[in-house]
Amino acid sequence: MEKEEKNAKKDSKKIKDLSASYKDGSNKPLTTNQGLKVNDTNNSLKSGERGSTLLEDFLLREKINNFDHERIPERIVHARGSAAHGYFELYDSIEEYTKAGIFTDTKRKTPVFVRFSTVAGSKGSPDLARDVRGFAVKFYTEEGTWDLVGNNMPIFFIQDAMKFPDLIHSVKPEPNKEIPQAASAHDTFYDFVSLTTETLHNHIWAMSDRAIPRSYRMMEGFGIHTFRLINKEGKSHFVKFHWKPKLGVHSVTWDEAVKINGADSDFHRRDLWDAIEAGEYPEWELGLQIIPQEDEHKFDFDLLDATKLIPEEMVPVKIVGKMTLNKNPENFFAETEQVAFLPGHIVPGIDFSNDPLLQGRLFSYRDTQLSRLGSVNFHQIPINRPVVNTHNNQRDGHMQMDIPKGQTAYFPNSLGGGCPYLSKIAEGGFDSYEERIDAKKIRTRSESFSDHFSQPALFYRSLASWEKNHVANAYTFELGKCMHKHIQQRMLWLIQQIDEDLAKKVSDGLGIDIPDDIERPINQAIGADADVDKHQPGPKKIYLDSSPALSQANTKFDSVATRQIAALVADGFNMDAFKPVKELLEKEGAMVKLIAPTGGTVLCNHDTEHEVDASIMTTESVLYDAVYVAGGEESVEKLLKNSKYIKFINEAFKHCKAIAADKEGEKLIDTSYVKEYKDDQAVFINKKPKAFRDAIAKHRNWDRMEVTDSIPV
Ligand code: HDD
Repeated sequence: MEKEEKNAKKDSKKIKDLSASYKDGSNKPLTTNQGLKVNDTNNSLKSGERGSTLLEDFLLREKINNFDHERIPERIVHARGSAAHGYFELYDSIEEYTKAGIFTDTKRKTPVFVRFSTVAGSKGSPDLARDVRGFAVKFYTEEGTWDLVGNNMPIFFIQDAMKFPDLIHSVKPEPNKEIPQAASAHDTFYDFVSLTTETLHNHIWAMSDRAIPRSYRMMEGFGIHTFRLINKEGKSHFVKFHWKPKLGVHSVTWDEAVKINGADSDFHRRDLWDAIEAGEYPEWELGLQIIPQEDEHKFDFDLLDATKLIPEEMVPVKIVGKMTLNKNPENFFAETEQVAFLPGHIVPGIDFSNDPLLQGRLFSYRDTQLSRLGSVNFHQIPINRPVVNTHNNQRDGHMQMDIPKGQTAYFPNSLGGGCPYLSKIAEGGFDSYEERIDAKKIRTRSESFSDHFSQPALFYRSLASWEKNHVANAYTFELGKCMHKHIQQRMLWLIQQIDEDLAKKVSDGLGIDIPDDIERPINQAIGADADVDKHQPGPKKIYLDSSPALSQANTKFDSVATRQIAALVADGFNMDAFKPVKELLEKEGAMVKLIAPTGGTVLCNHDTEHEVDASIMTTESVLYDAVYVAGGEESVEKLLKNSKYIKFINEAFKHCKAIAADKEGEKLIDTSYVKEYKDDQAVFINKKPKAFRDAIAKHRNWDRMEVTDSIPV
């Protein structure tokens, strides 16, 4: 895409709105907050050169005072995150289902701000924690702001918002010792999970590769809850929202994740930032699963139960539009930290369902912003303000930024001409869906929510064998970190209810037998007076053998765009063979990085200097998708002197990545474990660049997993 065209796209209505708040200090004098020009910001005002500091020093006080109050409370969950601006475009109107302008007007380019996050860790925790990822989208629509606050997994851990504090307290660091950080592998989490069987579905997803994505740009997103779409006639359809990444869904291995956290704990944050700066804009298509209102009870599970997904094979995902992220924030705090997402922000044409998890969220998010951002006026912060005008009689509060005019702040009024006036529904006024309700007021859980094993089992059955191995390893690792045997046993028994083979593998790994039975009640997520038997998880059902859409083996493998390729080079490397590889990969958007023994420049065999991207001392194999060892006698001799290159190749091999070498480069390969596996499908010695390219597009050679355990790196 031409640069000019790209820049034009960044000029959305929201970016124009935000630019009114941008502050640029270049070529400007330093001033106080009051605009007073300052001529010394290095020394405080003192009584003599060596005397005490004077209280009078308002410059010192303003500077220190501001600094003392720079921090705000981090988000109670999803504290660690990164965000970007972009836009959403609709392919075709779906007015038969909804009257929402964003879904009916194909000419619109709706600005969005999207924040990705981990859930459990603090603000400074590493990106590659095994965790669910938040996927929160703020649409600045012409009818007001719509927030779709989702995750990268299509289901949630619990069914009722009442359980959220328990879930989060169990996964967060344990309260007595504040350990572990950003990790679910500890006793309190598994104590809770094993006593709350509704968690098992989301939990098995968290044990899968979905919990360690290669990039935010390579994750799916889900609205999770069943929502409603409402058309002009007021007719309702149920809907589930899906984001499908154009680059496919890809993950790293657990061994890699652990090492990435050490090598670059900002790996996902940096990846998102760099891709956007490079003009490789991340894209997702938006898909809808639409369910006619009449079909509400047609499924083997309850549509209001957020621990269930609707398999795509049962209700296809209808692709309706595309989201592109094309601009990084100007300021992390002002935008990414202060953005406030509220599931309660909806627009006409979209409405809630009675999902009890969603209903509770409608309270929590507004409430949390008050302690996090400090004022009911958080909607006036530039990143949060809608692109349409707002007028109402809400007034005052901390940090009021608007100056409401006029004598009246109440409705109805005649002194203010009846303004701001009410809109008719036909003129865009919001109207809640009129649902008939005839029920007892009751504190309970519907029996239709009590199937806790069928969908985790469906998920596991749908995975490829390498994915299944990853899941088994993850359970074994996590439970291996639990100190209490009864918790490990309770989990083993529950895993057995999901899948016998899986339980066997985990039991073998732990060295603990699966108990014949466990002490009841296993599902304690019910009240003391409830009928315990009625609320035990129901028997496992098989309504679908497998759902291919759930496996990453069936994602897209067509592109090498944005893939990071490490080229191992030293002075004298063979540019003639390297050039076509580099050109082919870069033409398709891959990023080929020269990794040399030192920083600065490196000479090729034509004595031309090339900028080094990273010295071997500052980088690690786990930060790349593939490795190319350049040929050239002199170069390879130099590489052979540093054992880190051998480790680099061994790790790439262990992590199932594509490896290529040109002529003398084979000598370096021969010092690594790859020597034994030269016939591997993703190892290329003196082969055509195209074959290397295709292997990179395939992400990993997962078949190699059979031998990777024997690679001791
Ligand atoms: Fe939540 C933040 C996603 C259930 C209470 N949640 C938060 C964020 C995401 C989600 C992506 C970060 C938003 C951002 O980037 O600022 N949460 C979910 C999903 C859920 C879910 C997909 C289930 C389907 N959440 C949930 C429940 C509750 C909360 C049931 C409380 C009853 N969530 C919060 C919160 C947070 C939050 C405490 C912390 C920071 C914030 O809201 O703004 O209110």
